[in-house]
Amino acid sequence: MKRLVCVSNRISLPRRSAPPGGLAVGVLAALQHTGGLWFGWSGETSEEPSAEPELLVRGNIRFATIDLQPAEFEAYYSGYCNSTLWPLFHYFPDRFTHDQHHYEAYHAVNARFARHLAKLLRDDDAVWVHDYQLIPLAAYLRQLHFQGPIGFFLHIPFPHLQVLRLLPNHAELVRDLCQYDLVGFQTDDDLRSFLSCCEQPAVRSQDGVIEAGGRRVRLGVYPIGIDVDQVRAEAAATQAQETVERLTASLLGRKLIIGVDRLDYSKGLTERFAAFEHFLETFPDNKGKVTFLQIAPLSRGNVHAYSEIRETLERTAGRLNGRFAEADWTPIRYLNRNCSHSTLMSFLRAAQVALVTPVRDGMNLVAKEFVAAQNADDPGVLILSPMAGAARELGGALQVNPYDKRGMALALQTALNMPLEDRQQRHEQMLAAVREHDIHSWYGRFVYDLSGAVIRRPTEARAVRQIRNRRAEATAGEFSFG
Ligand code: ADQ
Repeated sequence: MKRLVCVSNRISLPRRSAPPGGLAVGVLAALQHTGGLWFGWSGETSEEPSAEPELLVRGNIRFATIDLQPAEFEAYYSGYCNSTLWPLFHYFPDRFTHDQHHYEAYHAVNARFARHLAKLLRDDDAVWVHDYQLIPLAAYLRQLHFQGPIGFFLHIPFPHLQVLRLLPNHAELVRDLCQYDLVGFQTDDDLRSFLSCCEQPAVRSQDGVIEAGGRRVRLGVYPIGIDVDQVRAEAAATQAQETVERLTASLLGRKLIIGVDRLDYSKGLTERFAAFEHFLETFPDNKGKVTFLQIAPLSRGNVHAYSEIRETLERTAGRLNGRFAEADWTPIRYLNRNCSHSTLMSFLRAAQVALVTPVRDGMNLVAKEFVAAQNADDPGVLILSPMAGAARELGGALQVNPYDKRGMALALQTALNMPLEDRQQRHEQMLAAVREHDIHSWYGRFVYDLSGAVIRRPTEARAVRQIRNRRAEATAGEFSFG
């Protein structure tokens, strides 16, 4: 039996309200089903480096966290992760900065993560590392003689060599990735981009293995998904909640267009606001008849690019409302607030149209959540950017380039007037796709490829448990992992 050990920059501790983000939801889902250890940064900074990780046990998950020092937070997290890797991996070379001191801090924090983690590891562990903040972790764990399988999953896009090579240390980054046994990407495009960056034109054998940096590394595509039944249940159950009823009542029968994104320049929010303005100019009959609700919780506020986009959006929303609003109608409702996941799912269900138009996105779970949350008898329409990983699966969406203001305005007009039958057909296709690549398939396939362990889907696990109960056998756990 292997134990699953997940490592991510920041972990979602049960005693704190989790920050919105797809990564935390995915890791938690995997660990809830397999049990195991989750190691990462506590989200806190302290002057003294943590002597030992802080441990917390909840159910079958052990959480182990360390604090970052304020200077590390600045150089490693705000610096290298969010001002170097994030913009570059999302194809924003003009927003990218490089500072050797930040790069050294990135390595120092990865080395410290490895030293703390190594003390908690057992020989039979399978280690699953998440995202761009921790690319060098495997190399440090190998130096500390950890022999077990180590896998890495990249939640964001991987850039083509033409972009990655703007980074002075790009070859080291690729070499560090080759220290893993398994490297997973959201889409085939990301995998191909990674191959473009390997020193020799790397050849991928039929089972997905390449020879790189003197090692055999398995590469794979694992599109992340959602827990479809949970989202559907949340969306339906919270409809009667006061917040949701207040939203619906306040619309006074107007159609609702919704956007839900972390406030990030990669999510295409300025382009989206401009497109909405163009829509009201081009199709003025919609004035007073539609409301656009954009929920955008703040993130990374201490990075300049993020405070800049926040100001731009506030200005644009204010200007647009000033230009079009009537005494009894506000075209854009713009919120920077977090809300509970279930309330959010009900908001998605209440909307006739969702605008998911990032200029670049690894996957985008909101697109999948919108599909799952809809009422299949009268579903809404998804407008989706082809630059989101989710576009590979969601052929039933109206796909539109987020930079194309005219195309976006036309897509909105089409979506708001789409006949029921057409909406149902599109929704049916998308719901099937969202079910096929759901959260259980994501972690189940990755863990299997990493360690050969089979994780049964929850429904199967329930069936097995019922049989076991009938046989009056003691059940050690829901999942066989090993
Ligand atoms: P994110 O960039 O965070 O994730 P996304 O995939 O859309 O983007 O996930 C966001 C999650 O946070 C969704 O589950 C959403 O419901 C939730 N959320 C958003 N706003 C919220 C709010 N106001 N209150 C509560 N919850 C909120 C990164 C990558 C993506 C990739 C995911 C998962 O950037 O491309 O899809 O990881 O791999």
